Amino acid sequence: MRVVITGFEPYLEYAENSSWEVARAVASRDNCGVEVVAELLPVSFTRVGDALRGAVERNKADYIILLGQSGGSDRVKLERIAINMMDARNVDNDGFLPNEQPIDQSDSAALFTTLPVKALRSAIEAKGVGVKISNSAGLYVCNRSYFEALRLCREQRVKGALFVHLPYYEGQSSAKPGKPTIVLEDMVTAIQTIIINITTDK
Ligand code: PCA
Repeated sequence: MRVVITGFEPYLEYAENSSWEVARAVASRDNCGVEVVAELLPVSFTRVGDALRGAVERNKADYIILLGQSGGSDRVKLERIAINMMDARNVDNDGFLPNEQPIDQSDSAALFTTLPVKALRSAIEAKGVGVKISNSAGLYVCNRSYFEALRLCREQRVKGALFVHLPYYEGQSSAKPGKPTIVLEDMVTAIQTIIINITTDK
């Protein structure tokens, strides 16, 4: 079994991105025999789709776990849905600012993960890590990448994909003051729990 775990590069005022710190930490651990490869994605609406496809092909991935930073959140969020729209208040790393435009006019309005988010939530809760299910990954680059991942599932290039939004980690110097943080190790535990669950169920 091979899992590609993606994290995002720095963007806006965030010199570190918790998603990449967690992705590379998980890939460096023993994950019960599952091969886990971390891949860095660009914070770019136009480039992220091809970057993800390339990472999946290069690694012959069975599953994709995508991580993104959701600054201000106090827990791990399992995203259920990707929406066919791009909109932003802030430019991406290419200086692009989409205004309510579809990712692909000819595709569905939304795509849903086929992975069991409720069972995964329970498994993470059982490890004592704060977690919830979210029904919107926003309309920024994270949502754009998730839409591509769920298309890869539909094309049966991978068996499943899940996007997980993460808070700032404790000690992250670019975290906004006064916002919640959680220890990096708890996020690593949550992601390892997802990996073990999805690869042993099937
Ligand atoms: N979070 C942003 C994009 C990159 C990241 O880590 C988002 O939630 O869309």
